[in-house]
Amino acid sequence: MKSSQFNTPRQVKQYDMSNKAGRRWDVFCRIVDNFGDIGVCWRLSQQLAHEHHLQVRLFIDNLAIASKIIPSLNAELPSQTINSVEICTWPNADEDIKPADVALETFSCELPATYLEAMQASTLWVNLEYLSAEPWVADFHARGSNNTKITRHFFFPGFTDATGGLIRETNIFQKNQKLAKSPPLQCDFLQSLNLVHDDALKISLFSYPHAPIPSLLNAMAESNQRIHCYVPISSILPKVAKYFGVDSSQLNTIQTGEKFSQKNLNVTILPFLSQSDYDKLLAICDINFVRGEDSWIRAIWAAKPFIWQPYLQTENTHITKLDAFLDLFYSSCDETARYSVSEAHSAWVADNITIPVWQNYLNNLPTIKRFTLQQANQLAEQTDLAAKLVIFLQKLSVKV
Ligand code: TRH
Repeated sequence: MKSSQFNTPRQVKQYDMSNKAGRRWDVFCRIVDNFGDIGVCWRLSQQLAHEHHLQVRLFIDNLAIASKIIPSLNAELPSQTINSVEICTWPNADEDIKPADVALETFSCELPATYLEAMQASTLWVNLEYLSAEPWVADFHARGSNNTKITRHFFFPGFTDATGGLIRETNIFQKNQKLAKSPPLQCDFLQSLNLVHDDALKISLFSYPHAPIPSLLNAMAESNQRIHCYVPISSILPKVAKYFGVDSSQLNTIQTGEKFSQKNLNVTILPFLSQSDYDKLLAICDINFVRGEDSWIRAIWAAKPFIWQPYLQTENTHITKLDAFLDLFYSSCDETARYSVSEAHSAWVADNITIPVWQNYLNNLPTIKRFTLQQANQLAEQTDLAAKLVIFLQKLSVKV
């Protein structure tokens, strides 16, 4: 990739975070659907607390769903501290919450009205936007709008230095590389999931139910090499089960550990893994099907070939987002390999992934693998989103 796409890493000026003015942060997360909202917020809140030693309160509107991502969460408690993050239920309409120094609204979830009213002029308000590779993001990143009592700043994640960067905990890239290069460590992890470690191609499958799953499974079964496909429990299980002939009355009874096979394809149903175990699965697999936002970024840090299914949006906005990402990430990839990536993604977001499209992707896998590692290496040199957010707020607090 031309370095202009990702830019070169800037030196991260060490801002004096001893400034008490900016140490208390409130993060607000409304769970729209699926797990990405809470997946991103939980990851970011922990990183802000652990790596930037901030006092973080994470307000969540649905603790029951959040507990899928935060297993130790007690959905009955109004407040609890887990991994140094204070997790709170969404404030009631009449509940007075004393605002922190920084209010981090995520994905335009809208802050509670009482909280907004209680915010002081000194409170810094930032909205964390959804991730996109579209070029316009850099123009809108870090802008503020003054049509509210307190300026609301917009922080756009992205793939270039001119954006807010990508969420990346310290050393995750290196940890993934260590696992990807160690058959014994891979064996241990696979055994922990009751999986064998052999020379078959390992593929993880995490997608939305509207993906052409039957055609992918058929193409995998017809592949010219053996495939282990690992499917963590999610909303696609009925479509997977139906492909393997499970009776329609039983489609919703598929359990963790169940296996299905056809020709060169073996499918194993996995539990919904912890975020750290999911990172390990991605690092061990040869190809990762990911979706939405957070698993997309995790696939990049796993540095293995991945096929991304964007969250479905109206007017094909998700296709625009996909094309922008493919243009940015694969712009300097070998043309033949890049074409195989592009046609696989086009098929995956459409209604059919044929055997020739899938086989062509497999034929180019060695090139795609080398290129993906190179790109991930380059992105991992950039300043991560949490650090950029802290620096951004530090600069704002100096101005207030
Ligand atoms: O679940 P998602 O579809 O979330 C989506 C996206 O975030 C999208 O941008 C947003 O608009 C929409 O929600 C409302 O996909 P995503 O972003 O990959 O989040 C899934 C989370 O689940 C991520 O943190 C990874 C985690 N995960 C596990 O922890 N264990 C697992 O086994 C799997 C498969 C995923």
